Formats: sequence, structure tokens, C-alpha cells
Amino acid sequence: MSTYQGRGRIDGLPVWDRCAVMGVVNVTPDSFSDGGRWFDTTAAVKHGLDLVGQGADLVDVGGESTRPGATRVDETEELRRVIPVVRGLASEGVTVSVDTMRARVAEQALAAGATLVNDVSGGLADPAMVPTVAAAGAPFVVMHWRGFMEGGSGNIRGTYADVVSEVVDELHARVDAVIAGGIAPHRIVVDPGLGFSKDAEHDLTLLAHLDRLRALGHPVLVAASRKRFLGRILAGPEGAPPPARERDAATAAVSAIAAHRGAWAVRVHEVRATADAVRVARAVEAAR
Ligand code: PMM
Repeated sequence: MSTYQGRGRIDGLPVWDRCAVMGVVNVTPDSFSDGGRWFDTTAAVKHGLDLVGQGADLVDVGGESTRPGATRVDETEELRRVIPVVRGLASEGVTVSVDTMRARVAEQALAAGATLVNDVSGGLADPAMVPTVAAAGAPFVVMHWRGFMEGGSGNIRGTYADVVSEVVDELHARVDAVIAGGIAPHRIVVDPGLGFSKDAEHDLTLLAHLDRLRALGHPVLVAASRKRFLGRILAGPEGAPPPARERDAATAAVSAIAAHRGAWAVRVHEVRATADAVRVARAVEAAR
């Protein structure tokens, strides 16, 4: 028996019979894991198509780095980076998600063919975001967010007595607000926001309790790809963390775990191994 129905269905998106794979295209010069590599429309579209060829079910296009200490790009520049890439991928039939905190970027991306809005601030950074997504009738990712991360640690505001309960409660409140703002419940995805105002212990604890996030009743997106907590695990207590691009096998391991635990989708930079991981998880589920 498949546990698929437990992942949830999202109005406005295709249905996959397993954990979906969201490939990442960062059209930025400075993302921590792949900054600068796809900072050109043609290269970014080609990269997105390559990710689909490798097994991505949808492609997440972002034009602003969210890494700690990153300065915000202005809206005009974000639009310039993102919209042609969204249009190029959507015109090839790719299901595109737009990773933005700005309503105007979301609106124009949806007009250019994007299907899903992925906002790491869960609608908090731009008060126009929720009404815009509601008016468009688009699916919306609500990530757990405690504000912009200044400085180098990424853990400002990251004090928790009980990280799982606090993240679940804060996401619950955010989901209620987003629904009150007019976004239909069946269009809402939740995301624990790994690495956002969280340290490695917090990220691991959240992954270990994915069931508590699923109990919110919305599909869960897990975005662990190449993140700092994986560097910490691989380094061991004394060692230096390997660079972001050497964390892909660890990322695929998280993908298998997240898929097995009922995540709706995993967001990854390197798709091939994760595409295999979610298929293995699906086969194991089907054998139950
Ligand atoms: N993390 C990053 C960017 N976008 N979106 C969601 N929904 N969840 C995340 O955890 C998330 C995100 C930062 O990673 P990147 O700079 O490698 O893309």
C-alpha cells in the first residue's frame, strides 16, 4: 500500500506518485552553494532543462540570495534575473516555481508561466505577497521564517526551547494568516526552513520530527540541499566542513529520509542522486 495520499495534493499542481523533486536554479552571483554559475538567462534556462532531464519534476527559479549577510537585490534587478528564465522554462513545458519574497516578482513570474510561489518569508517580507498570490489563485510555499538573517552565523533569532513545537506553532499561525488573506488551504505547502535562524542541531531535530510538520495537514517541502548542517555532520566534531558542492551525497541521503517520512517534495541543487533516492523510497513504501 502506498502512503502517497498522506503527502497531500495541491490544487494547481501536477500529482506525483512519490516525493517530488524540485531542482534549483539560482540566477544569482552570490548564492552560497551555486552562486554565479547560472547568472545568465541562457545558461540558467539550459541548466533548468538539464535538471528536468536528470529527473526534476519542477524547477525553482530564484534571483535573490537568502544566505546570511547577503544584501538584498533591488526589485528591478530581481525581475531582470528571474522573469526571462521563468518564461524560457515554462515555454518548454517545465513546471516552474518562483523563489521570491516580492509580490511584484511573484505576480510577473506567474504571468510568465510560473505555477507555484515559493516565499522563504511565508508572506512576511512583503505585505502585498499574500493578496497577490490569492488573487492569482496560485499555490504558495509558507516557509518558517523569523526575519532576515544578518551577519555571518545565520542563527540570529535562532533561540528555541523546543524547536519542533515552536516551528510547528509559528508555521500554524502563518498558515492561518495566509488562509485569512485569501489563499485556499489546498494550495498551501509548508516548509521548516532548514538553516534559517536554525543551527545544525535544530535542522536535525526538525528532520527527525517531520511527522509533526506533516500533522499541520499541508504538504511538506524539505530544502536541505548542501546546507551548513550537512557540512557539520560530514566534518565531524573537529574537522572543517567540506565545501557546499561536496555535500550532494549527504543531500541525497536526506532526500531518501524525507521521502520515506512523507515529504511532498525535496528542493535540491544536484538532481540525479535525489531522483534516484525518491524512487527508492517510493519502491520501499510500495513494498509495505
Ligand atoms: N532555502 C534557500 C532558498 N530557498 N526555499 C524554501 N522553500 N526552503 C528553503 O529552505 C530554501 C528556499 C537557500 O538555499 P540556496 O541559496 O541554496 O537556494
